[in-house]
Amino acid sequence: MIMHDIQQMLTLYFIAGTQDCPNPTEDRAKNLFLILEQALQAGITCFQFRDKGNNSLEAQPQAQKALAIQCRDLCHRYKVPFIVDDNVALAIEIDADGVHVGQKDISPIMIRQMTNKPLIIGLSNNTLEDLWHSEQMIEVDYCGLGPVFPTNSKEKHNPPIGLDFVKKARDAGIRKPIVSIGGVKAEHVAILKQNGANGIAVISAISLASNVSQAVKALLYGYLN
Ligand code: TZP
Ligand code: MG
Repeated sequence: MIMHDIQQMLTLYFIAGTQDCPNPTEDRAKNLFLILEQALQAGITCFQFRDKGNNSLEAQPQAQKALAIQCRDLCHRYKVPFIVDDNVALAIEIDADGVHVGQKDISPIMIRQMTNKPLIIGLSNNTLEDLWHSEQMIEVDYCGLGPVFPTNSKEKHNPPIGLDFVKKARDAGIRKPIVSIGGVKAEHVAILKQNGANGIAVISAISLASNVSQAVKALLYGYLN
């Protein structure tokens, strides 16, 4: 088990599943693995396996688990934490570093009761009320906050909150580590960071990039602007 610095880990958090990786071949599992490898080489600081919905391996749990294990091993080769979205049983079974859940999923309190392993727990937030609730839950290690912009990567997403909302949250007294998500591109990184985000989480800015390595570097350089 690697000890993780949560704030550092949130710097550039890549999320993907097979549904997000239509290129470069017909084999989406292979595409995800190739994209993840390039993204790790280029410097992503965390990866979340979020395989769900149309074009995912959701209906093939064995194949999904096998791919999750491959991604876990790849992340660990680069000493990057591997997080599983939603599926707490899978996260525990394959010894993931953490799990990420939404407001309507199993609660972080329940997750801690399911395992003694030091799982990193992330929780999605869309409103100040969500954030206050997360702030008070000792089980929550970091908060996802978004969507910043409308996005095609998540079906039926919550209303977009804009670039300034994270500042509002900090001004209101939210202290937990925050990762901004939803339609984020390289040009938004500096402002989100100035506004108080510890990092940014992206799907399409990396998974659909024609050059993954360049895309990752542009997102990382966004911090230096
Ligand atoms: N949660 C809120 S927005 C989102 C998730 C998983 C999708 C982010 O994807 P993209 O392509 O970076 O907008
Ligand atoms: Mg969920």
